[in-house]
Amino acid sequence: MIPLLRNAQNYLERICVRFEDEVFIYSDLLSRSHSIASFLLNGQSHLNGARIAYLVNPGFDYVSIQWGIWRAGGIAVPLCVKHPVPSLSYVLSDTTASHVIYGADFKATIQELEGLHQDIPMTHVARLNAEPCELPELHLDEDALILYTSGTTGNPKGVVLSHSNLNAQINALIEAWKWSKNDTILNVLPLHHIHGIVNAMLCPLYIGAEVVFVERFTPKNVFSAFLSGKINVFMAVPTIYFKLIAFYEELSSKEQEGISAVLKQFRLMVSGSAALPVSVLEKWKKISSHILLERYGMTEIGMAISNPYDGERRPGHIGQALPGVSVKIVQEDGEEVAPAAQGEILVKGLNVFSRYWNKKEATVKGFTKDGWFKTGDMAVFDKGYYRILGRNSVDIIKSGGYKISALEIEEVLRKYQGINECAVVGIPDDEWGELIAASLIVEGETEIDLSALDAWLRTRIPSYKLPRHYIFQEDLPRNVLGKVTKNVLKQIIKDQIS
Ligand code: MLC
Ligand code: AMP
Repeated sequence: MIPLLRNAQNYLERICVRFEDEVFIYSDLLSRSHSIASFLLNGQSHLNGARIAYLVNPGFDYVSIQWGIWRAGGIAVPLCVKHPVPSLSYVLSDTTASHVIYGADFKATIQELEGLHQDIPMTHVARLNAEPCELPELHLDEDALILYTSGTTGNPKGVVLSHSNLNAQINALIEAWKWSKNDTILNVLPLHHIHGIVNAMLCPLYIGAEVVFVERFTPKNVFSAFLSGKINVFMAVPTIYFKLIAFYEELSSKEQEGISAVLKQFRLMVSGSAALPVSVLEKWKKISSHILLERYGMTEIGMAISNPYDGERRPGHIGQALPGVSVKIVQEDGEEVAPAAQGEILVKGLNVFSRYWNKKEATVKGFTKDGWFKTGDMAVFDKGYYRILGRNSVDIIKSGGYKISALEIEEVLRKYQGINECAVVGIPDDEWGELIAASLIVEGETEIDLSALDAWLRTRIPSYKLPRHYIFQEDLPRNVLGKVTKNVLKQIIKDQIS
């Protein structure tokens, strides 16, 4: 049995998940996931790594389905609840999913998916009932999860994480951030990414702590949950802290005092998935009396580098390597850089994934010959702390904490009638980290109606991948026409916006 499931037996009567007035204990989770595993097995002894996709909102069902898939020997493939049908369909085809489980809110989406994937059974979560049967023995070396991440190839790639990877990632954070069974975390993050799944859900469940979910992220929902007085841990991307600060600043001073008093009692507040602007760190410190703990991670490696829990949390820096994680910075030829020189972050350890799903070439490219994973992030090790400088590809954008491939958006844009060529870039933005912008070259005299283009794109790509600013080739300064690199384009659009 894997430690995560074994541990749960020790906390049977403790609360594992809370959603509004509904409260579930660990024994509920074990019995519900047993029933789901039995349903999925349907007489087989082991799912042997079959991919089971699920489209459900955060909550008890989500966790029970994830654990049910694992207990039956399947690989869990969480689908993004905000993705349009083509993005969901891509994941089902790419993983050759053998089953889809869905929640009540997704009937319409599922109907469309059923039309496209007639060979895949799709089951409503309420129908996942079966007499508990004997479950297979689960081993750490088995594959556990496939999470999709964007890269410098058009379509997102599936990152395969084993139970051993997850176990290493969880244990590093439990030790470094001093998780305890008395913690209660508010989790408002999407549950198809490592941040929401591992850091803010599996870590607390591993240790016997409580996870509180709310219907959806809004600053109001977050502050109401905080005011309940029970929550003492929070983790989010910088955009969420930015939005919380903006909301807080509009409140009356009495309401502000109430919130600040509650926040002061928290044990831990973490930021990650994108660079935390020092201005956000400072404003949040005034509001909460906490210096946010900034850490660095990636879908392929979980968390790798973190500011210390007890020592100095240095603004603008990401800290030191986590327990069990090896980190080095190398120059282009792969040699380690001189102290304090910049280069690419490489990572090694049990936390690091083994392969991209069905993408041998991309997997080989992702690692050095001696097994270090190449993150593509540039950094320096500066007076005892790593500091991120940027990415080595202009085609990777981080917006709202989501990793987005410029090439993927360009491919879709080129399919729109009247667009001959395009280039997509990320422009620095206080709220979103980066805002997506696109430069278009249109066919002849074509006039592009941007709201029609926006509506068209929304049916094809998730809303966080939508360009928020457009520039047309004829609007570019004459001296750069014809020799516009993406870096020049970024600067031009940035200047236009400001
Ligand atoms: C949404 N909107 C955006 C946008 N995303 N505008 C500009 N840029 C973006 N990226 C707009 C929408 O179009 C809409 O406007 C309005 O904002 C509200 O949309 P929403 O979808 O309801 O947004 P919201 O729920 O407020 O989402 C913001 C957010 C979300 C920050 C909560 O982006 C989020 O959950 N991000 C977390 C991503 C994450 O977990 N990443 C971790 C990856 S793992 P309109 O006008 O259209 O109505 C990883 C490794 C690691 O990175 O280290 O952790
Ligand atoms: P993802 O592929 O969505 O898991 O995103 C991983 C990427 O997020 C990393 O490669 C970094 O570029 C970025 N990232 C994560 N944490 C931080 C951080 N604290 N500061 C800067 N970038 C970060």
